[in-house]
Amino acid sequence: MSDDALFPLELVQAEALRAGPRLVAPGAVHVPHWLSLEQQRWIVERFVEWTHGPVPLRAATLPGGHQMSVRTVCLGWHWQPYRYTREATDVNGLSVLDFPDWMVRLGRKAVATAYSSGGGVDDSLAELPASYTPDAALVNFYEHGATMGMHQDKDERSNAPVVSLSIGDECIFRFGNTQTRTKPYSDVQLRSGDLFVFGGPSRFAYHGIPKVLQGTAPEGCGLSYGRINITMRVTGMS
Ligand code: MD3
Ligand code: FE
Repeated sequence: MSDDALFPLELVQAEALRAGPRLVAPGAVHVPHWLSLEQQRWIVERFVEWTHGPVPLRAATLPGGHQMSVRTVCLGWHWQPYRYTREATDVNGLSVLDFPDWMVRLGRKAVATAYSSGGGVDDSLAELPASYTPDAALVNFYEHGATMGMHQDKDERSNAPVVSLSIGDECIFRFGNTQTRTKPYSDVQLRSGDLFVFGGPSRFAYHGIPKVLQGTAPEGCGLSYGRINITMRVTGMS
């Protein structure tokens, strides 16, 4: 099946409209059920291909020597703590796979869906989708109690939104503030097929994944266990 046949705007919006976009904070929009099970399965098939690409899934090692519990494969640019490189110099030195065109189009649809009613900010976000061109994706795989501590995403030289897609097990997503990694924060349950877009004033908020709810991946999503999260970003690099 062609990529465009799989991601028609109408289908994507029909699913999402059942639950509707939810504004969590200015610029932070949660769209439950955005991807159909068929779309999720197709993306999981691509994920398996990415993990067999030049740079395998790897748990990044932080500067203190601590290894992350989440494993990641990157597209377009490779992320390592705390920078983007074309080659995975902390893994095997190889160039990562290209950022796929279908994902650019999906990212634009995601931003259009999330910000169609303004995103709780002003018209600047509503005008974004046409020009939104993500060039890096971090694809995180959570299994066996993996978590992600509270952090900001600030290695990009751009304040363009981050688009997040979840597939597989449900998780608790902790969305904080831009000042501290502690309270105030709100916990949001993210389920398979959910979209989340973080832009505007929410772009540099602290966030993390305190818990993945094992065994909650829905039948037919393509993953029998664990959780995949794709985040698309604009690195601002060339
Ligand atoms: C809020 N990933 O890869 S997605 C990450 O589920 C990351 O794997 C988590 O945090 C995951 O950096 C959370 C939600 C998310 C992603 C990026 C953000 C929230 C964000 C950037 C800015 C603000
Ligand atoms: Fe993050």
